Amino acid sequence: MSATPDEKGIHQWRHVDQFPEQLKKYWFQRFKIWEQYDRGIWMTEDAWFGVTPEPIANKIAAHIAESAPKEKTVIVDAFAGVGGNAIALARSGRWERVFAIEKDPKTMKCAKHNAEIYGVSSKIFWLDGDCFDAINRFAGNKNVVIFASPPWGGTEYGEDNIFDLTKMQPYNLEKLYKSFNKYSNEVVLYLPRNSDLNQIARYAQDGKKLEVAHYAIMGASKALCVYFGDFRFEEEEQEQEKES
Ligand code: MGP
Repeated sequence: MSATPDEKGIHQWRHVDQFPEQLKKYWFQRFKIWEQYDRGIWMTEDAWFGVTPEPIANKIAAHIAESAPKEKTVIVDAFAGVGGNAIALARSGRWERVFAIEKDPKTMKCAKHNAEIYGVSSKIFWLDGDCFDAINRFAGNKNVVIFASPPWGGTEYGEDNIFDLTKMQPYNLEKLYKSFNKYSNEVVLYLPRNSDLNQIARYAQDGKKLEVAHYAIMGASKALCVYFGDFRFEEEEQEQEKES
């Protein structure tokens, strides 16, 4: 799986000297991002700060697998990027179908190639196009969970103590939640670690709790996920059993 990309904008960096200066920190994190990086992972420049690091993608996939309602058999990765989450979701083995939507053709090529490296390319249904259009094909389908790791408007999110999700670019929390909630009650959003939790809490329904999980590497939070809908985590179930 060492095929070398032959298209401008798709890279298989093999040495730090080939790496753009502003992205150098990611070169040193490459095996935290992709354990199988050396098997010929393809990346775009933007993918370095957008992709979910593999241990985190695996953890999220495990959390969704254990907590999603059992009758849900399909999962959609709405912003597939170079494939980190879709690959982890497919590897979890929990889903009858995993769909991955990506609108940038070069990024999509990377995702398909990377999924081949991880041996799950044929387990993922690839959908080209804007996710807000592509998601329409799931209208009326009751067994879908939607996972979305949207762009956060660049790396500047880290400059604020608390990140204002109403100002997230190009899509804010309201747009993301409303667009996806039309198609599924179960929506998982991957958001900046410093996201305003008060803004998130407003989406809790009928006195129900909303699960928010921080995902860390070596003790440092990288991002959080909000689990909208009827996800049931083991600890929560144990608590409810104790109460009854
Ligand atoms: P980072 O901004 O590079 O922070 O991304 P890091 O490595 O903690 O850097 P430091 O300078 O604070 O030390 C951390 C993680 O956030 C990345 O691995 C991605 O998973 C995620 N991430 C970062 N950005 C800018 C985005 C984004 O725009 N969209 C999504 N979905 N994830 C992002």
